[in-house]
Amino acid sequence: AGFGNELGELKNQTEKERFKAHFLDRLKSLHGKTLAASSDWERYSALASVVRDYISKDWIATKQHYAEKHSKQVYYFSIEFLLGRLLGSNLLNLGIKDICQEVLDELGINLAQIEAQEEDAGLGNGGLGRLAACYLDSMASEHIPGHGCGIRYRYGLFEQKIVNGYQQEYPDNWLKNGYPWEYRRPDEAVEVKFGGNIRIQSNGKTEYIHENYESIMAIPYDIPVVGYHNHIANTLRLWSAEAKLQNLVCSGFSRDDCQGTVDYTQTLQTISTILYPDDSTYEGKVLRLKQQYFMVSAGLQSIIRNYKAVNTDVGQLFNHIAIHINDTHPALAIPELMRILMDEERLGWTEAWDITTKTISYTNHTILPEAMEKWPVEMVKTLLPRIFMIINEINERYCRELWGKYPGEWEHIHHMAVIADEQVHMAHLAVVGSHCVNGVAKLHTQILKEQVLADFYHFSPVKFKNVTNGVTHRRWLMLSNPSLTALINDKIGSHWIEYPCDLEQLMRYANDAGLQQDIAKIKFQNKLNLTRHIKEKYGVNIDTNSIFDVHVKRIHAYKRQLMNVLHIMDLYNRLKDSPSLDITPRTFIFGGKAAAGYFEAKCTIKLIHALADVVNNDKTIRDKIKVVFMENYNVSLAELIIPAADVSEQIPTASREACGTGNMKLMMNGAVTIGTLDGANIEIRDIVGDENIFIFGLTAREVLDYYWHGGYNSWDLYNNDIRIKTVTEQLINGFFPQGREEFKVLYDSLLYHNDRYFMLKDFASYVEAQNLLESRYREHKVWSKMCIANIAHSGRFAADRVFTKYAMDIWGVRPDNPVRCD
Ligand code: DL6
Repeated sequence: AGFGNELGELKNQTEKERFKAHFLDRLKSLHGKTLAASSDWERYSALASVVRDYISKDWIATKQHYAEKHSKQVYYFSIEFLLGRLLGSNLLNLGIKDICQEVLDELGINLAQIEAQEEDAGLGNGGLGRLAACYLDSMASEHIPGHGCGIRYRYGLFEQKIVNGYQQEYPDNWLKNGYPWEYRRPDEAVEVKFGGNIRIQSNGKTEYIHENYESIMAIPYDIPVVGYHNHIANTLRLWSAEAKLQNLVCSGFSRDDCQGTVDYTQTLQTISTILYPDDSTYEGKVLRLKQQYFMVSAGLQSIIRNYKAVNTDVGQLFNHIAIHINDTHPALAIPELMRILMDEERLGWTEAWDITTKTISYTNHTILPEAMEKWPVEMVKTLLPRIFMIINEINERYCRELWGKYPGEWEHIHHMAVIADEQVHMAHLAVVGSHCVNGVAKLHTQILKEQVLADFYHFSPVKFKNVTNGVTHRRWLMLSNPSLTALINDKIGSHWIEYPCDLEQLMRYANDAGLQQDIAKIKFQNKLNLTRHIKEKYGVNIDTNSIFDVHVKRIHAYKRQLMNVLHIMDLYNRLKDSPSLDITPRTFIFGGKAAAGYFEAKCTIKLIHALADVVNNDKTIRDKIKVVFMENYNVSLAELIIPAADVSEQIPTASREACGTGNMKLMMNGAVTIGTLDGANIEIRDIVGDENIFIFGLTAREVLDYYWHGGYNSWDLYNNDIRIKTVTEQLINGFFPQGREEFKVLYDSLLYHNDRYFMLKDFASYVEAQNLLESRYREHKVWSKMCIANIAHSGRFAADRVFTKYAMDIWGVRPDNPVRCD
C-alpha cells in the first residue's frame, strides 16, 4: 500500500516519513491548522483523510480487477449494518497500523484517543446488523466480490442515557461532523416511486404504466470495505432519500408558498431519517415498508444498470449476480426484480421468475412469532401498486402449484400462502422467491425445518441449508485484544490470522503453565482497563481480581437478564445470611438497550440499577459482589468489555435465540460460557467439550413441549423453592426502595403470566451451574485451561469460514483461498 512515490519531493522518504508528512499536510489543508493548534477531532479527520488515500487506490484497482475478471458479484441486502468505528479496522486491514502508531507516538499523540473521536456508526440494532458488518469485512478479506446494500439513516440506533436508573433515548446524531469514510455519488442516483395507480395498456404486449406516483430520489453513499492485507476494497452502498428537484418548485414568491415545499421535502426525506429501534418485534408502520422498498428498489436498479453496462443478456443475470437478503426486511427484492425484468426488460413471467429465484437467497434470523413480518394487503396495495400486483400473482401461481401437490387440502395451502388473511407473509414470500433458505445455527435450522417453515421444507427440502453465524476475528480479537493476539502469534505463529481454525494449535499448550500465566496476565490487564473506565464513568470501585461476569446484548425477556438478576439477588441473600460465606468476589456487568416502547425491558434496566444501588452500597458484604450497568452499549464499548470478560452469560430460553454472536466474540477472548442449550451455544459446547462450558436449563425440545401444552405453573415453584419465593417477593416488598411499580410488572410476568420465558423453571439449575463455575474459577489452572480451550476452538466461528460456505454452497462463488476447518 502507499501513495508516496507519486509525490516527487517525498521519493526518498521512508513510508513512515511520508505518512507523517501527509498527515501534517492534511491537517493544514483540511483545517488550516498546525499540529499544536489542532484539536483531537481535527487530527482524527486529517488521519482518516490520509487513510482514505491508501484505500482509494485499492478501491479503484479492485473495481477494475472485478470488471476484467468478470467475477460474479454478490450483493448483501440488509436493512441494518452495525459498523462501529472504522479507523482502527481500516488501519489494521491496510497493514499500516504500526506505521501510524509510530508516527503518532513520535508526534506525541495517543492513537486510541484519536480513534475515540470517530462516531460509532450504529446503523443497526444488534445481532443481525453486526453480523452484516462482520460479513462485509470477511467478504473483502476473502477476495469475494461482495458488496453491501442498505440505508444511510440520518440517525442510527438511539443513544441510551440512564437517568435515575431509567433508560432515556436520544437521537444518535452520528453525521453531525460529517463522515469521512463515505463518498456521495449524486450522479448515480435513482428514482423510487410510491403510491399512484397502474394503467394497463395492451397493444400486442401488455404494459403496466405507473401514474400519479410520488417520486423520491435515492442518492447512494459508498463506503469502501477494506480487506485484510490483500489490497481489496469492496463497497457498502447506503441509500439516502432526497426530494426530486423538479418537484420542488415554490408556487409563488412569498415565504408561505415555499414553506409547503420545505415541509414536503422533509416528509419525503423521512424515509432515510431513522432506524427502527426494535430488533424483535414487527411493527406494521408504513414508513418501515417505505424504507424496505426504497432500499431494494434503489439497490436493484443500480445493480441492473451496472450489469447492463457490461452485459447484454439480462437472462444470464444469475450467472453474474447473487443477491442475498438478510432476513425478510429486503424480501421486496423478489417482486421488485420481477418488475424490472418484466416491465423494463420486457421478459415474460416464466423467464423472469426463473432468473429471480436463481439470483436470490434468504437467511432467516428469528423464529419469534412477534418478529415475523406481515404487511396488511391494503397498505402494500396503496403504497406499491405494481409490486402488489406481482406479489398477488406470485401467490396465485404458488397456490396453484401447491394445489397440484396437495389437491383439496385448503387448510394446508392457506397456511403456506404468501397472501392470507389479508396479509402479505414476508417469510413465505422470501422462501418462495429464493433458491436457498438458511437458518443461522444448527438448532435454529432444525426448528425452521421441523416447525416454523416445516410445510415449505417438505415441499422443497433441497432449498434448506444451515450456515451457523460467525464473527470477524480481526475486529473481535486482533483489534480489540492486541496483547492476546501478540501472545498467540508468539506461541503458534500468525498463520491462524488467515486460517482462524489454526487457533486449535493452542490446544497443544493448554497445560503449559507459562501460557496459562501469560493469558491470565493479559486478562488482568484488560480487566484493569475496564475497571478504570468504570471508575471514571460511574465512580464505582471494582475489584480487578473479581470474576468479571458479563451479560451484554439487547435487553429482552427471552434473553433473560431478569434471571441473571434473580441469581444475583439470591447470592446477595446468601451473603447477608452468612457474612463469612467464602465466595470469590464477582462483578456482574450488564450492557444493552431496550426498544423504546418495550416497557418490560425498560423495567429490567431499572431493576439492574436498583440492585446495583443496594449491593454496591452495602458495606456488610464487603465488596464481594458488585453490579454495573454500562450505559449506551455499542460496538466500541463491546470492544472494551469483551476482552475483559471471564464469564460469558448466554442464557436465553432454549429455542428462542436463533444463534447469538456475542457468545462467539466472548469465547474468542477467553471468556467461559454459562449458557442454555440454544443457538450456537450447542455448537460451542460440542466443540469445546462439556468440561469447558457450563450448561444448564431446559432443552429446546422441553420448552417447545411446554409451549405446545400451554406452559407450566410457576406458582408451584414459588411455593416449593424458598429461594424463588424470597427473590420474587423482594421485587415488590420494599427491598428496593424505588421502582416498585415497574418491578411489579416483572413479578406479574413471572407469576401471574406464568413465566413465559421459564426463568423460574431454570432458576435452580442456573444457580447450580453458577456455583460450579465459581468453584472452577478458584482452581486457577483448571480455569486457565478452559480459557485456552475456548480461544483455541473459536476459529470455527470465524466469519471467514462461514463466508466460504455461503460463497460456495449458496452463491456459486469460489473464494481464492477457501477457509475450512476440516
Ligand atoms: O443471525 C444474527 C442474529 C442472531 O445471532 C440472533 O440470535 C438473532 O436474535 C438475531 N435476530 C434478529 C431478529 N431480526 N429479525 N427479524 O436480530 O440475528
